[in-house]
Amino acid sequence: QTSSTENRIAQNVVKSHLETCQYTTEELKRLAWMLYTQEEIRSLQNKSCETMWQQCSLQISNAIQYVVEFAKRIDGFMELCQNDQIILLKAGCLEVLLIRMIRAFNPLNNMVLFEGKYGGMQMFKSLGCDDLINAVFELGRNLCRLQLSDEEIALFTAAVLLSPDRPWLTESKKVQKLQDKIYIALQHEIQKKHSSEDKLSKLPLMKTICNLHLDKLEFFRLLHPETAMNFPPLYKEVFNSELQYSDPRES
Ligand code: 4D8
Repeated sequence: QTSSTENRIAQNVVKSHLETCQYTTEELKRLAWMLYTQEEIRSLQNKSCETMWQQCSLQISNAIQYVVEFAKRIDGFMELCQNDQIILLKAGCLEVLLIRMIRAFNPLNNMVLFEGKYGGMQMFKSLGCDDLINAVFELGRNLCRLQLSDEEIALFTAAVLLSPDRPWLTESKKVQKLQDKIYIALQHEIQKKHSSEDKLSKLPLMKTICNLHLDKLEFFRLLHPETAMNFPPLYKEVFNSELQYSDPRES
């Protein structure tokens, strides 16, 4: 049986996800037919590294805004101290983005939605980050095999966001309690479909990707400091390596 508190938490998290996931499943189904032409792919590939980084960081920071909104709507998140809210968002938002990506990822043709149309990983060639892109697409394929429902994606991303082991948290016990509740709801959701595969085993690969992304960003910033300076504020705030007390919820 499921207790009513558990139900309430699951419902709140799923509702928050659906309200902040940008595209409905129906919209994504319709968009799945919109593919970049060979020519459009070529023109993306011929862009300069700087331009492509700028485009990608813009897309990412746009998506992060929705993740911030998702976090704010999870019961208990806004009751955490401001310091912890910021730490959790900074540490978790790329992981959440990568899980959310599966909704906009087509494993049949290995394509992802980027600026309104689907394209394969060759469209990111000019970034010069083949290893990162390979890892992201591999994660996409792996996660898609789990065939997560929107309910599972909602609870999974909420659990990732509310990770009590993020460095510098001041009230990790409080975060732990919130995550425990979400995990219990997630276990129930998974049992409903009695699927066998361990759906949480993809977290280590995600950590690898997040670190790879930070490495690439640091390297890019050394090569093109002026371009990096002009990245969207939210992207800079979330991924800046310097320890600082900027607040991604304000952007
Ligand atoms: O709902 O916001 O429309 C990826 C970016 C997703 C990166 C976005 C991207 C997403 C990572 C652009 C560049 C995932 C959705 C669209 C844009 C997440 C790669 C593909 C969102 C889900 C699919 C659909 C490049 C949206 C990994 C790495 C970035 C660098 C700055 C080098």
